[in-house]
Amino acid sequence: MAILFTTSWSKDTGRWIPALKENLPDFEIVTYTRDGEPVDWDAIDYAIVWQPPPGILKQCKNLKAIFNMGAGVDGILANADLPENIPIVRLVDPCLTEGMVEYVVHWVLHFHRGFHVYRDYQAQNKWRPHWYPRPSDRRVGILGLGELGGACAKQLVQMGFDVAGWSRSQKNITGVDSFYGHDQFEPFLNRSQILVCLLPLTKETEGIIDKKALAALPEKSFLINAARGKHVVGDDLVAALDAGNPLAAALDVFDEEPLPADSPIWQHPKIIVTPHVASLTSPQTASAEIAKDIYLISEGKPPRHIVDMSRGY
Ligand code: NDP
Ligand code: OXD
Repeated sequence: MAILFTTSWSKDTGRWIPALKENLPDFEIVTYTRDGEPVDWDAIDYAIVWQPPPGILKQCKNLKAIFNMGAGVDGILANADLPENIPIVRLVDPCLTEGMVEYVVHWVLHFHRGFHVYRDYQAQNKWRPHWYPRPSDRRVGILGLGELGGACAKQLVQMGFDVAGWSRSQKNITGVDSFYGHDQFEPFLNRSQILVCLLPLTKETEGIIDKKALAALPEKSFLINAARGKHVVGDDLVAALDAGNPLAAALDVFDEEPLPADSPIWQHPKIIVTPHVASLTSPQTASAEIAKDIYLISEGKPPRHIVDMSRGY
């Protein structure tokens, strides 16, 4: 029994292989690289991939499932040679969720307490304390109330923030106002002083944070985007920041990654850049999750978290 493993530069092969071997000791792990050893494609039962090179998955005629090494599947679904009728399983991992909660809470607190202002003051040797509201008077809005958005919402509620979320279907999360569907998008934006994006990137969500959406935010708002760069129309965001609302943005993801060295985003005084690290996949915990699904399939059961191809997430 064999598993094909292939990843782009951004994931750490050296840490994945031992973790996979530990969790799936009965399997041979075959690492594909363009100039590596030839692969016996017919022997491959499962593929564990991140941005696989086009064409290779179609060669595996006996594939039972494809595991995406991250939560977002926009990359793999854009692969033109994806085999049909093979389940694609996305990563849902407590460690990934934990990392995202930390990232979102960090920036919510940063903006809530006005630390972005003190950064500027320090550069001017200025000592000027600011008042800040109680968390219950700060309205946070989370776009996407799935695995990650839902966990962030729950944590922020626990910290006393006034939290709402927007999703495709209605949610029932204690303390979280559920907005859903197209008609409730604008009312949701109208109340979101700190807007957090944790949507999957699909045809429906691409460019969703555009000029119109930004104009619907209340005064003195903030944006945190930890989902995908293409959710935000970059020029619209820069124009809105330059015009004064949102006051600032924390961006972890970009249209083009790595963010090009000559991008004006790097130097924008109201944008904080992190290099797609809101939450990093841990090879240890992710391998354990993937192994659980592989053993479910061996028992004739479906894996968890199969991507719904019609919805694109
Ligand atoms: P889920 O699939 O669990 O949740 C997605 C949420 O978005 C759901 O609540 C879903 O609604 C909602 N949604 C999807 N499409 C629409 C739509 N058209 N209108 C309204 N709501 C919609 O995803 P995760 O929470 O696991 O991950 C979210 C994203 O986070 C990933 O796709 C990835 O892009 C990003 N990510 C970023 C990382 C980073 O380091 N920056 C790390 C990991 C993930 P419903 O519940 O009704 O279906
Ligand atoms: C992602 C991930 O989808 O790293 O960005 O999981």
